[in-house]
Amino acid sequence: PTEPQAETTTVFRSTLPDIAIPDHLPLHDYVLERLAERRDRACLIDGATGETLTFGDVDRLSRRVAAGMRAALGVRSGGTVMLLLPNSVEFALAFLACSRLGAAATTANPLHTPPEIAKQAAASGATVVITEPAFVGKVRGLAGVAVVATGDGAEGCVSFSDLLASSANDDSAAAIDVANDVVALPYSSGTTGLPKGVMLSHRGLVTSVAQLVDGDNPNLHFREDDVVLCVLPMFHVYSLHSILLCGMRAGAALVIMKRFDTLRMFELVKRHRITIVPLVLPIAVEMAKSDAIDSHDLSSVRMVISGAAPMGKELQDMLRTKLPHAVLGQGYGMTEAGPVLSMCMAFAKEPLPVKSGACGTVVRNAELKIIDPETWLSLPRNQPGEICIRGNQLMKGYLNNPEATAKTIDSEGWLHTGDIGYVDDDDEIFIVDRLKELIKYKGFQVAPAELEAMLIAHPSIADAAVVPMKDDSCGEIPVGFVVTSGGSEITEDEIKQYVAKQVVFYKRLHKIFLVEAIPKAPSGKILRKDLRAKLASEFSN
Ligand code: 4UU
Repeated sequence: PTEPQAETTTVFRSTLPDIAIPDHLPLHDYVLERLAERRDRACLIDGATGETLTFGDVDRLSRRVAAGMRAALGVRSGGTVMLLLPNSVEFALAFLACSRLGAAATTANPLHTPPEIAKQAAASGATVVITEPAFVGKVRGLAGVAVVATGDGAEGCVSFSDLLASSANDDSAAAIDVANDVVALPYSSGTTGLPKGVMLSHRGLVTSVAQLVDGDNPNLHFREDDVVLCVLPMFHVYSLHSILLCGMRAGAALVIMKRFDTLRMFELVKRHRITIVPLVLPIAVEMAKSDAIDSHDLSSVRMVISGAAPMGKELQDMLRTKLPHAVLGQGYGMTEAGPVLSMCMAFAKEPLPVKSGACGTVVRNAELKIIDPETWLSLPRNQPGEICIRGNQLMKGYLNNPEATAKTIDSEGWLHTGDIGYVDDDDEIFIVDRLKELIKYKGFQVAPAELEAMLIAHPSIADAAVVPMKDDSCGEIPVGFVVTSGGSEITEDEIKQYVAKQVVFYKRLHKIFLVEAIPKAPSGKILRKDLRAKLASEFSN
């Protein structure tokens, strides 16, 4: 019965032709391929100080950091380095240095709690953590891990400045197996369960960047004279890929902002004549609501990209009136997809008209299909189903977890996203629902399984489920349904505190509902849809 199915598969492709992708190059050589012509152009601008590194500087300094990491820290091909850094020049240099060494950079939010960091450091096999002095205390106790501190360094740490000053020779450039060597190892819970290491190879990331910014008519047309705002955290794939790597490949300059602040951002746009603003929903909300938006000259902005969470039509229309010079559109990504699945065609060099609420058209050199989640049969246009994608840009798999990999990428190479959406008559993709457990708070991932395990570990809690609740400014907030153990008098507040103490801010539970039982299927699986429906009806106000 597989034959007739294959014949009726509706495969959606980009409206742009496929291109040749130089996927024989390691990632750093690919993004710096045109270094010779760009040596003196601005590459990284520190938003706080205005300090600028040219492409030549970035090349030279990332080589030094690589040589220093090899000599002082023994980082080798196949090794893993954790980047526990806020947005910074150091992040970019360290990431490229890992690429040069054939090592993987596992990226993490420096606001994570020590246990969260320890888990990722151990699971990823990191032997080095690069962080800021302020966060050194969070990683001091990690066994077998050397700590590098930026700025003035810190006691007992290698200082990043020493790596930068390294005189070690890097002529023993690592031989890189582009198809197999992992260059980035972000953590994602995917469609189910706990966060897992997502193995992105050199070839995968080169392909994904090329799908956006290469070709005669690039889908995401970044130019050499563009100035891109980098306020989204580089430890998340959206920023790492679509700002840092795409920006460098295109020869654009990046203005790096460590922390989001609306006024500061408006000032930086004006000062550096920023042309491209990638953002996530909460930043869009802040911008649109801010009175200051009318008193600042933002006329340099020609492109506003939104991604990582849905952006409704109303907000998109509101922003459009506030930024009349800019083209507004969405990109749709998922860490495991390498990460970009689709990009707004209004961002192409030869732009096409797009609709509000659409999250782009499938990237070139890839195939996308929509399937019935029950039968896995492919669906035609305009019918919502699970979005699946295939191409060289996908992750290699989850680190040390072939079972989870096999559940996400099927035997024919299709990655199942767990997102429900459809492709319309103009090839635009609309996401309408999420099949998977994942909660997105301001674009950050919250894995229900992680919080449920934590709740159930409490002696006063018998059972628990965590689901998303719609929220205007955060997109979604995690809320918990909790069954207390017989006789326990634990309060909702105590439960919230118990979780808050152990997790980064965006995983905190905003509401707790004490219930008699958690609805479950006979298999024991939590009926999350029922709980979400319950939230939408009974508990909303
Ligand atoms: C509705 O969010 C990301 C990556 C986002 C990204 C990357 C590069 C956006 C634009 C870009 O250029 O990755 P994860 O793994 O953190 O979360 C993946 C999930 C998706 O499966 C989907 O449920 O985040 C949700 N999502 C979106 N939802 C991502 N983008 C969108 C979107 N609209 N535009």
